[in-house]
Amino acid sequence: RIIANRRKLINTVFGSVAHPFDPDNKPADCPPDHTHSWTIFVKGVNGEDISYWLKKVQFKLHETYAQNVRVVEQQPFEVTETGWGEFEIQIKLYFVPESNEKPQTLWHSLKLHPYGPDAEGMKERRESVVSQNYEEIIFNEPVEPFYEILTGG
Ligand code: SLL
Repeated sequence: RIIANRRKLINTVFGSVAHPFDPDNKPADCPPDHTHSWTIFVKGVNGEDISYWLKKVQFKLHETYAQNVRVVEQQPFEVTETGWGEFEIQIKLYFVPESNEKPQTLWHSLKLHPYGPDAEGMKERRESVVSQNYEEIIFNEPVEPFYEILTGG
């Protein structure tokens, strides 16, 4: 059976949210040089379920982190950590086995600090920083079982 135009597009949101610690109220178990807690995530647009096509996500953190390669096998696909610095995070998306698809890699720059003209003021006000992007994942000629998953939900 030949199905014309089997290209499928899926939208996701990925990125980070960071919260500066209140210096007077830091978690006791947190190393003294850590300034922020943060979360890196991959999720559906408007929080919709993405586990029907996404099997697992591998987040590769900076080598300064113990066990810096973190694999998350179910929703929410996210990692929460504390730290002091910004760095690039490699995000590898593994699709459900029916897909026969190779993993796809995304990159995200973890942002802890606000920027722009108000940055200094915002630092003093200790604001949270959200940095997120929309990604359109393209499946060209997906195999039939995966096409059905993507179409039927
Ligand atoms: C920088 N190039 O120098 C970056 C590296 C690394 C941040 C930032 C580790 C926390 C921990 C941490 O925050 N690493 O596990 O102690 O800004």
